[in-house]
Amino acid sequence: MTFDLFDTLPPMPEQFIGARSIVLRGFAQAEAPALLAAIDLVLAASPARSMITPGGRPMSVASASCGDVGWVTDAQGYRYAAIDPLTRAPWPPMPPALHGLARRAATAAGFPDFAPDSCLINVYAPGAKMSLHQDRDERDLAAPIVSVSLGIGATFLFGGLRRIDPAQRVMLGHGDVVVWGGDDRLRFHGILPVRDAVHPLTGRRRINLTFRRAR
Ligand code: MD3
Ligand code: FE
Repeated sequence: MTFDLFDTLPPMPEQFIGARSIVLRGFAQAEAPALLAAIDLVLAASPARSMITPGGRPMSVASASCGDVGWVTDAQGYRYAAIDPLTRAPWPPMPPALHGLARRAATAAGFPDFAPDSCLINVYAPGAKMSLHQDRDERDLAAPIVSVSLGIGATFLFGGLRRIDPAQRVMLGHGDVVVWGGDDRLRFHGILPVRDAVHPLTGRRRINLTFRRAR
């Protein structure tokens, strides 16, 4: 008789938080050490830095990108750029381990053709937050966004299509992956100030990856 561990485990819990937004709990947990090793190499070449909003305030999150283009903000506004303004060189290429995970997660969520050309890496120290906003700098709003949470946890705010719409709170922990698509793509969202904690793989940091089709 064969004994297959995976026959005995419940299917991966998935939770819809919008019609086309799915939380895949722990989807990236097993590969997290490999992802973090790849992220370290990217950040060694293009360090995470606090970028300046068009309003002139530094973001509390430190960010960098990999892939063909990276998301940047400065006095000129928000945009995707092929050159890292800090290093004045192209962003590091997207590591295959990251690209592969994003494609598998998108496929699991019903978006089998996702071809991300950019991955934004957001590094949160305790106290860092991201205010309620929409992501609308991408050319193809039909493509989903895949986000991967690593390290210490955070509370994600998921609002509606208008800034004043009520927001639901979703806890995101290490290895959780969320796929956002369809009509949910333009919903307001943010991250509450991250509470101090220590994670064995990241220390006192939360790292979020967002994979996008930007161009
Ligand atoms: C829902 N980052 O980088 S990821 C961002 O945890 C951003 O760093 C947060 O919002 C973070 O723009 C949240 C989840 C996320 C990302 C993009 C979305 C949710 C989204 C776009 C549309 C709707
Ligand atoms: Fe966002």
